[in-house]
Amino acid sequence: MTLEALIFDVDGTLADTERDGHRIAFNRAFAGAGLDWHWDVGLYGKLLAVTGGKERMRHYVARYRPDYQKPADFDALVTRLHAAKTRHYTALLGRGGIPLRPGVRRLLDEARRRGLRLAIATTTTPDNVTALLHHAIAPEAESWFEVIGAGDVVAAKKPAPDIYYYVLERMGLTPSQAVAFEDSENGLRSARGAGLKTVITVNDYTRTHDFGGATVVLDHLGEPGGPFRLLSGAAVTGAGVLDIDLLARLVPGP
Ligand code: XBP
Ligand code: MG
Repeated sequence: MTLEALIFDVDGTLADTERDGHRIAFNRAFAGAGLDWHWDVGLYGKLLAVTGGKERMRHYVARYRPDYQKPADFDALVTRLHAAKTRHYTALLGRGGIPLRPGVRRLLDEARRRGLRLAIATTTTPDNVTALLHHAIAPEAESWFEVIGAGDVVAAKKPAPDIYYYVLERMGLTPSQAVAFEDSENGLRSARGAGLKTVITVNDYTRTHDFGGATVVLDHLGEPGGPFRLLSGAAVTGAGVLDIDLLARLVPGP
């Protein structure tokens, strides 16, 4: 069976959106609501263990703010804060602040040229995905992806495999026909749970995660003149650029 599809995580994989994107947007939403909550870079790294913005806010209150008196309508407050955070985040992307990671655009372009199918499997809110694709790739880039599985479309977020099952089912694919791209341990567990081979590109928040079970762990996908560094996994030789030929060698079909 040949490789037919590439399925991408978004945050941390397509772009480094967490520290200077989502984190800033959460803090703006908190300030806008008159809350004294502030997530610095270190704390946010710990909070990333919980996927999903609404889930992350609830976790913060439970774990770090025992002093906080929850209002009776706490659920509604979380919903309002999350909507405000999404507005701040998409506005931030609209100002062109967050570029794609090295090699992402190159690999997407090659995959499209060679007729591979593309999809997204993410925990983040659909509007955030649209804004990133629009501003970091091209206004029409959403149409490059056959399925965009995002946010609350499944009940259980990563590390549950549900979002990958959702995408595979809609594409009519078995796991052996696709490969997942992830940056985090939660993402890897989700993709592997659905039976997908997984390429990891790490970032500052995730380089110490446990990536056992990944096909290969790289610092990034590599560009001509800016090769990736192999961190663990399959032996890779060559130019330090993850292209479709190298990918097909790394994830041969059954
Ligand atoms: C990353 C996440 C998300 C974002 C916040 O998911 O954990 O929760 O930090 O997004 P992935 P929302 O790497 O799978 O894209 O606030 O929209 O939930
Ligand atoms: Mg991620």
